[in-house]
Amino acid sequence: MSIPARPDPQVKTGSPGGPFGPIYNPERETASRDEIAALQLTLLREQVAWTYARVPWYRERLNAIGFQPGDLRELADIHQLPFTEKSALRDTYPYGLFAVPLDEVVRLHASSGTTGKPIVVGYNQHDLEQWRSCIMSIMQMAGVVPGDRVQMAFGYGMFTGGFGLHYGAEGLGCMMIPAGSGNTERHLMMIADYGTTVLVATPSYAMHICEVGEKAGFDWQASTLRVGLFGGEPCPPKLKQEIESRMRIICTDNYGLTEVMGPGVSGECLAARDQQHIVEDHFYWEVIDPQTGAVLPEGAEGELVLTPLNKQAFPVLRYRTHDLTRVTTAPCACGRTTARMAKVRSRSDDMLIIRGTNVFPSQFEDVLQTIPSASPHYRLVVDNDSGLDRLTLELELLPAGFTDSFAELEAFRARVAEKLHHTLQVSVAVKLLEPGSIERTPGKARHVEDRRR
Ligand code: DLL
Repeated sequence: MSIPARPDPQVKTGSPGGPFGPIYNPERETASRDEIAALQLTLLREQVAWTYARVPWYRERLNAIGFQPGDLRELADIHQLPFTEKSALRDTYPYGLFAVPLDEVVRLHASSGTTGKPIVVGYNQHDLEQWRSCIMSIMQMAGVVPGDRVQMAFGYGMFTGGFGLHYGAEGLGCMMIPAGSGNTERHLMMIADYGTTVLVATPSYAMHICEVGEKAGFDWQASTLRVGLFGGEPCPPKLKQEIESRMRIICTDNYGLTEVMGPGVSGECLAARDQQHIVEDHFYWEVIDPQTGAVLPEGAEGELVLTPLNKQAFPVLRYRTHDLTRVTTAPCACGRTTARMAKVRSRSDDMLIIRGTNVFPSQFEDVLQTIPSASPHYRLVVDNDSGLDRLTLELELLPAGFTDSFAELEAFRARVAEKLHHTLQVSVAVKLLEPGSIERTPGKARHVEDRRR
């Protein structure tokens, strides 16, 4: 495997094509684990040197612990570096962590925080090429091939989903259909008229497209759509199952986050379903105990920490994602040797504490999975008007499970509440809703409304 030389950290770079040459390296996906580790070490050393030389914020922190870039001799030495938290990006808003002059930055993206300022990230030409390469990798994992017609249902805005995936699909030689978010009827019309084969969306919005299509008599069986390239939010098993059986497509889950690049960190291959190959020539991964920060052994569940290995404009070291997963490097039936992470179902910071008991939304999803008439659309509402935490599950029924009989609905409601109590050890008020009652959005679904905050 050849490793392109990285320019001197002090020298301004970023020309298209640049010194890095062609970026997409499929052979890196099938290299031996030793080769991958050797490549990662080389890239990591360069990335740390680059970041140290160019970002005072990092230099100060590394100096404070007496760490010089040359001290990174083996991959495990990265454990000595401090983590980067999202707060660092907020504290240095907007450009404090940028590592290149702003006139070299050709794109900004931002992640909308629910409160306060967004976090802003930048890319130079080199970074956009790297990003495109990552997207090409994950698209190929999902079985997307040149000539596919790829319809974008993510917004083309500050969110990384739209532009990020767009350029990767074009790079692969697909026909890109930049429909953008919203206007569900138009999406359906385009799928039918343009012969779309790949839909790019959040899984919850894909489900909405499916439902609106069904109501309008759209024939999913006869449609050209083959692959759903989904991501940006967890895709619970129930949602995946409904999409696959009703839209008649393969639903692939793709993971990423703005702070380290956007989509393109990992993608689901067609062999090891429900796991995603990490694009390891671009990202160094660690899994840590979210409480203690200790690095966990391979296979243990914990919080994913990512270090992009090839970013110039906005490098981050040991970024704490707060996403919970497990990673394995066992060989995959698809032939790729890159590590696979389990689907991210929850974040360490979306745990709800209800009267002292910890619960994750994903635990509700697991219970709903076992209830045939439950739809994937639900909302958890927490309040404590009476001084005691009260948790209500608002659950939509599938059209087939809906009935006019109050007695039947009441019996069903009681069964769901009992099942939840038994599994979660916390009492949950269950409110059943008619199909279509919960608001659908083209972006990420919000399942939790905590009114205590
Ligand atoms: O959601 C990037 C992206 C866009 C990924 C499109 C895939 C497709 P952010 O808006 O910064 O970036 O949100 C990142 O969303 O830390 C996870 O908590 C969650 N997330 C993203 N993809 C997945 C996924 C984009 N496939 C945050 N499964 C991450 C579960 C996901 N959670």
